[in-house]
Amino acid sequence: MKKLTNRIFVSALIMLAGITSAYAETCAERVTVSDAWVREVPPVSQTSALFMTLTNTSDKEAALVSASGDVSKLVELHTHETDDKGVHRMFEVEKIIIPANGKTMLKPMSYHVMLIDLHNPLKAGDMVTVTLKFRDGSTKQVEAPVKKMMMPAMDHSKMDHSKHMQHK
Ligand SMILES: [Cu+2]
Repeated sequence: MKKLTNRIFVSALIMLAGITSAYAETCAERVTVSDAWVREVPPVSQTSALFMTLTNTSDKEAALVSASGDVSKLVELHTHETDDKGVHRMFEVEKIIIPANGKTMLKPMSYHVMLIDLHNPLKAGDMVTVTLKFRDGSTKQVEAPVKKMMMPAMDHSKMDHSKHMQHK
């Protein structure tokens, strides 16, 4: 009888260890977020964007697959490109990869989390909460302050948003 109890105890320990390590391996656990900020926009603007650095602390690739939040009607993962005529364009992407032991920067003129149809104007100093969802279903909440953009202004509102639903 004692042997059986021991065996149950040992299997319980193994199960527990399995659960713990599986939990530690979620994308949300492996990816850290730093320097998150949201671009301040004039009150007339319907859109803004969230930028941040995603760092993967593991030797397994991670992928961001969606984002959500109540700051705007839509929250999408976007990238940006400039064609050979100098025309800026951005479009939705299905995922943003964070390479094993690597970093992916979401920054102006590159990957960003697009906030479309803002419920309220975003002013410097406001805090925006967005939930990131990774490929394995794990999620991570990001609190980002609204800031003025510190680089030469590129007017987001004049960009061609008509293609933002297109996948490339
Ligand atoms: Cu965009």
